[in-house]
Amino acid sequence: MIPSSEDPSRPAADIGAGGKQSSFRTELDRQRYTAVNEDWAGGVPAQYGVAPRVRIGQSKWFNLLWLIPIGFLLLLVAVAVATGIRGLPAVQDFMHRYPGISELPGDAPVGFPAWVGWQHFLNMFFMLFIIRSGITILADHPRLYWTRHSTPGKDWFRVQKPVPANPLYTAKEDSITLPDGVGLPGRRHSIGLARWWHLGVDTLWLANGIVFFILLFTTGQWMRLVPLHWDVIPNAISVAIQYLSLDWPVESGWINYNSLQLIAYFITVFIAAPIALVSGLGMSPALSTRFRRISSIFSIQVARSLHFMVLCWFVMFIVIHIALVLTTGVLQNLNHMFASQSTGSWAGFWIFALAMVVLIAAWVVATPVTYKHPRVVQKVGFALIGPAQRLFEHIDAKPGQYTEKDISPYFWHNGNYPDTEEYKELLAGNFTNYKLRVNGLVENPVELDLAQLRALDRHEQITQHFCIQGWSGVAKWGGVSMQTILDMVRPNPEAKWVIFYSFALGPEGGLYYDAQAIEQMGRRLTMVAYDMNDAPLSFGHGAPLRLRNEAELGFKMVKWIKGIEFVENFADIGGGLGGYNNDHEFFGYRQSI
Ligand SMILES: Nc1nc2c(c(=O)[nH]1)N[C@H]1C(S)=C(S)[C@@H](COP(=O)(O)O)O[C@H]1N2
Ligand SMILES: [Mo]
Repeated sequence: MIPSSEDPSRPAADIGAGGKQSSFRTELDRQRYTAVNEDWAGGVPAQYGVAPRVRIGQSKWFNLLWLIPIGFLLLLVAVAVATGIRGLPAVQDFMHRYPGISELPGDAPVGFPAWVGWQHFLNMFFMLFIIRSGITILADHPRLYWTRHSTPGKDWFRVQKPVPANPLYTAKEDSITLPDGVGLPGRRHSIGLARWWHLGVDTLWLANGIVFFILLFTTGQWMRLVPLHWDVIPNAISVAIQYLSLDWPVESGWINYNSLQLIAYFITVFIAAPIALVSGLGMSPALSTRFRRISSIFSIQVARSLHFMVLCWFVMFIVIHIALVLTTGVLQNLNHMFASQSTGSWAGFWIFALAMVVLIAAWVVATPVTYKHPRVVQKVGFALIGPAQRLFEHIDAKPGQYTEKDISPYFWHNGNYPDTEEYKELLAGNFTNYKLRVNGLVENPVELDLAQLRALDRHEQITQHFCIQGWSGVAKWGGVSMQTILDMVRPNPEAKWVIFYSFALGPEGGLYYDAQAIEQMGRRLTMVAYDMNDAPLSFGHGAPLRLRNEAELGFKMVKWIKGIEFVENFADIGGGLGGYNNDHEFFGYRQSI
């Protein structure tokens, strides 16, 4: 679509001295990046984090690596205690009463059908990508909090140094690099790609999980995964004593798991996996703004912390699970899960070996393939999760969730600060010469200075900001509702997207910009803000004007706005993918999750 500025039939009055009709699209970088190489995203240098630390009290930090020797010591003590008490008559008596297995109902199935093997394999395959990309997402804001304020020093967990004193320190500067074999991908601030992996594969994992639940309950296999009697608890204690005293229980997994195993599987399938899903969704700006009551307690940071704990559970589970599979009759165990038979043959082993080849190959190529074909990762990821993201965009929440007392004491900064001559002059002149240009497919293009903007109906909202990197904060925004702007400029029916142009350049040159769906512009929480917390917007937070669209992640909320253009589609704008971060860093244009 050609911008209407080139339409000669437009009345001359619309082409003001400032070029009311002309588009800022000529100032965009038109390049669309197709590979992740050394200069990608402005060549962000690698930066490594620190060993994981947990805060104790006000400001003491405990290095979690200490858990390795401490855990080993505790294990030795536990082994000594278990061995010591096992011979006691009372303990003998207890173990005789609770040998370690809880009776199954008479109609419980025996053995594993082939679908269990397939489901188990697919689950493990999907988890590989989910866990690795999840770690990359964490590395983009390597801190966890219990409140939505994300205040430096109030993090309870970090794998990064304390936040430096520089008031303009950005969340991007805080991100860390991972080894490419651990993160997916490992490159610093590759969260755009990591999220396509994470959310895309999540949909497959979820579909696999739904099939699993349906089959579990239609075949009766659920009875083998759900504790049906309280005696699983003493039985599990008995099993623990048996393992720790190094005289292990007899395996009968083909028929009935021992109680400790049963509890571990039950937690994994029926507690950890659902928490992973719910806490994942708890980080969505669209859902959180809509389900205000739930999200004021179950805030994004609680969700993110829980999501991390689920990760820890899964990793611990996987390590112990593999160790036990290997040490409790490996051939037999592999036959159960990989060949659906209870024999001592090598059949299960060979199928397992093949599965491992597939898994290891996938592990090795995942990051290099992502660097080589990032657009494919972006497209496939979007095909998988896009429909859900689009669905959530229909949400139109009301202001009023938060009050003045919820305002965050610290609000992170992010992005590339503007340092063009044009902006510096405006800043020096306190924006008296500032003009916001609103044009494109509208009946009445306008140019508004700050006094004119302030004279329009004032709109205020106290809302929570969700950065894609994971930090959040609450602030009070004052400005003009986008509905007021829509009423003034009257978009044509062909206008489908609204482009916000910034004074600031992105890290690789060209103006920062972002495309917003027009349906979202009339929402109650979409506005352009000139005030933040009752003061004029600061330089760092986007002076003189920024966007707020509370159903989306922070990167879509353009700061230092100089123009707004209504267009039919964004294929001709910049790199053509709907935003600076999409063209350059493989983000998406719908980011309501
Ligand atoms: N022009 C411009 N706007 C931008 C960015 C940017 O880099 N350039 N970063 C975005 C990102 S990633 C976030 S999270 C928010 C951060 O806003 P804040 O600095 O006020 O917290 O601004 C968004 N707007
Ligand atoms: Mo962000």
